Amino acid sequence: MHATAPPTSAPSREAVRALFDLPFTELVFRAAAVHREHFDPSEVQVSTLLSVKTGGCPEDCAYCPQAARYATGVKAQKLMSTDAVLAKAREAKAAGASRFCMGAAWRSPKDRDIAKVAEMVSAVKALGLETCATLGMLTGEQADALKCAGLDYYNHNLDTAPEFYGEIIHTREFQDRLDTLDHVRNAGMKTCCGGIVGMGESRDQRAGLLQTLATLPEHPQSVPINQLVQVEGTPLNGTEALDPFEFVRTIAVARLLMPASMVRLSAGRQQMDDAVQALCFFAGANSIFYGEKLLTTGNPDVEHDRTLFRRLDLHPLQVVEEAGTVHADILESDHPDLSQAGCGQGCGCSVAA
Ligand code: SAM
Ligand code: DTB
Ligand code: SF4
Repeated sequence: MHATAPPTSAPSREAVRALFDLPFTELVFRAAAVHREHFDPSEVQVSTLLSVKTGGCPEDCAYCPQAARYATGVKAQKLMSTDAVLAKAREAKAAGASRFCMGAAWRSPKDRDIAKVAEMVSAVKALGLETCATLGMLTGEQADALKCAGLDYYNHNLDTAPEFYGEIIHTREFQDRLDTLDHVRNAGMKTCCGGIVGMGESRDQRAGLLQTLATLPEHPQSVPINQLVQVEGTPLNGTEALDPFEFVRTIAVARLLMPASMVRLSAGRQQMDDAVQALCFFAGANSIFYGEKLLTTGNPDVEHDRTLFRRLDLHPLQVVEEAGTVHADILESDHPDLSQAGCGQGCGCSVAA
C-alpha cells in the first residue's frame, strides 16, 4: 500500500514523476483524500475574467492568440475605461462570481498603465469582489502600487518546465517570471501561478512544471492548470491533444504537492467533457473561471456551469469581506484620488499617475 501523507514542500523531480506514474485510481484517491484534509470538497471558488486590454502583444508566446506576430483574427483594443470594466464586474458579481480578474496583453505595463489599472482595482474591490490582475512583468514599485490599490491576487504563470520553456517563449526568460513573482510576494499580494499542459511537453516536463511551482519560496495561493486552447494562427495550433486522464493526473499531482492551495481547473473546460471535469473536481480542483469568455477564447455557458454544479452538488465559495479592506478604506475616503503623485492611496508607493 502507498503512503497517504502528501510530499514535503521541496519534492525532487523523481518524487513528482513517481506521483504521475502511480496507477490512475490510486493517484486520484490520494489526491481526493488530501483535498478533504484542507477543503470542503463541495466548495468551488469562481472567478470571472475580463480582457481589459486585448491583443497587439509584442511577445512571442507560442500558445497565445494575442501575440501581434500571429494572424489569429484577434483585434487589438486599447485599455478599457474604468466605467466599462466596472459594468462587467457588476455583471460578474450578479452572475455569482466572487473574484474578478483583469487581464492585459502586455509584456510589462508602463507606470501610467499601472495608475489606470489601480483605479480599476479599487473600483472593482469596492463592489465587494476579490480582485486579481495579470498584466505581464512587474517591477517592485508597480507591485507595491497594485497592492495598495487593493489588488488581492496577481496572476503570473511559469507556463511550463524550465527546460521546455525555451521552445515556447523566446522574448523573455524563465528567470524574469520568477523575479516578477518575487515582487508580487514582497508587496504582500497573493500569487496565482500555474501553467499550461498539452503544448507537446512530456510527462517529465509536466512533473517539472509542478515541481518548480511547489518549490517556489511559498506555494502559490492559487494554481491555475490550463489545458492549451488551440487557436488557428498560433504556432501550437495542431499540437497532438493531451489524453484527458493525463490532465486529471496533473490536477491530482498539483493537489498533492500544494495541499492548501486553490487548484484552478482553468482554460480548456469548453473542450472538456463534463465527466472529465467531475474527475478533476474529485482529484482536488476547487476553482474555475466562470463566464462565457476567458480572455479571447470561449468558456462554458454560465447555464451549463450552473447545471454542472447542480449535477455534482458543488457550491460556489462565497467571498468573506474582511474589515479594513480597501473597500472599507474607499468608503472612508470617498474617492481615491489617483491623479496625485504615487497611486494616491497614501501607501507611499512611487508609481506616477
Ligand atoms: N500578458 C500577460 C502575461 O503573459 O503574463 C498576461 C495575460 S496572459 C494571456 C495570461 C496567461 O494565459 C498566460 O501566461 C498563459 O498561461 C495563459 N494562456 C494564454 N493563452 C492560452 C491558451 N491558448 N491556452 C491556455 N492558456 C493560455
Ligand atoms: C490563467 O492561468 N489562465 C487564464 C488567466 N490565467 C488569465 C487565461 C487563459 C487564456 C486562454 C486564452 C484566451 O482566452 O485568450
Ligand atoms: Fe503577450 Fe501574455 Fe499572450 Fe505572451 S501570454 S503573447 S505576454 S498576452
